[in-house]
Amino acid sequence: MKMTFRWYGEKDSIPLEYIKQIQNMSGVVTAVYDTPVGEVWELDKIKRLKELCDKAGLEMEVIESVPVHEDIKLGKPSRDRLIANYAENIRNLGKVGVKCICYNFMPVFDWFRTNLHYVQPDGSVCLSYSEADFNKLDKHNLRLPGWDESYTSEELNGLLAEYKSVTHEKLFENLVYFLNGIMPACDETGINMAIHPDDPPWDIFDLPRIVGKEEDYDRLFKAVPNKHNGITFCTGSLGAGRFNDLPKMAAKYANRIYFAHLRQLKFTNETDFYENGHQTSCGNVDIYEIAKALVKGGFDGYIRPDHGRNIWGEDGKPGYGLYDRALGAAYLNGLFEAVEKNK
Ligand code: DNO
Repeated sequence: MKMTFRWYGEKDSIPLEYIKQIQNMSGVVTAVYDTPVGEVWELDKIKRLKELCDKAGLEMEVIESVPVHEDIKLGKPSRDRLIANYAENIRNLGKVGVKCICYNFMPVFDWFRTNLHYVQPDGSVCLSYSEADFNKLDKHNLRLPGWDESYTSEELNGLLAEYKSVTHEKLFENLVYFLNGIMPACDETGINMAIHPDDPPWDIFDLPRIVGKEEDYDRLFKAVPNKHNGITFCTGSLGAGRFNDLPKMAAKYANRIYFAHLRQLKFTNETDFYENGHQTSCGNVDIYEIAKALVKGGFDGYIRPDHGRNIWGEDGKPGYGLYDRALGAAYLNGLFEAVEKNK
């Protein structure tokens, strides 16, 4: 495996030099953030990121994300132009040595938590989810933590209305159409696509969601068998669904998992959870068994410590502070070293 760290580009408050100082860090996972979704990223912008990484001694082999335009998910006529743009992005990223692209196919919201500042008894701060808080949201005038500024109310209501006619089957067909459109660019460049699971892995706000459980992956690989059609195995997203057996899924799809987001969840009742330190004993996600299943299955992809807490007084981007993710990386490094040596 290759250990990586998410870096939000030049605007990230965490300098690349600090990331490099974390032991065993091979590279960063990043993206061009200032180009509207659906447009082609300027090659110069991609090269600039690559140069910064090179200078810091870090690889840039994973992009998270190249976002998929809503028209593609909706299956609108404009999708062909947008898919062609996406393929061009893949080809451009291939030019600078990118090997893996993380993306998702979630309508409108690509993650959701009810609280971004849940304070634990030890003073650490993390993201959390509460069913009661979710039920309290005004569904006709949605204001969501972390999403408040992404859409105006009209835009959001317009988009939600457009999805009314999109069934799960239709959304799946649109995903297959998209993948078939970009697979030639993946074949040419060798880039692996790694779909991120739905977070959380069930429908929210009446929007269909199709990548959250074992059957969904079976169906996906059957429809698009190309080896470049792969997975981002996100334990925090899949683990929020208590119906998912994560070690089993990790074992089953190890050779389709190109990227793993390892994150810990601690449930406080059947539905509610908060995100915790990465170690297995800190929550309900069996990171140890998952690591074992991945290694045993021949996993040879990238991993990154996903969502950490804010600790030691750090006031970082929710889930993406430096300290706890660095501790997570150290834990995961040790875990993988042991598991690999005992294979
Ligand atoms: C949140 C992330 C997601 C993820 C996208 C991938 O912390 O896991 O925003 O980057 O869903 O496309």
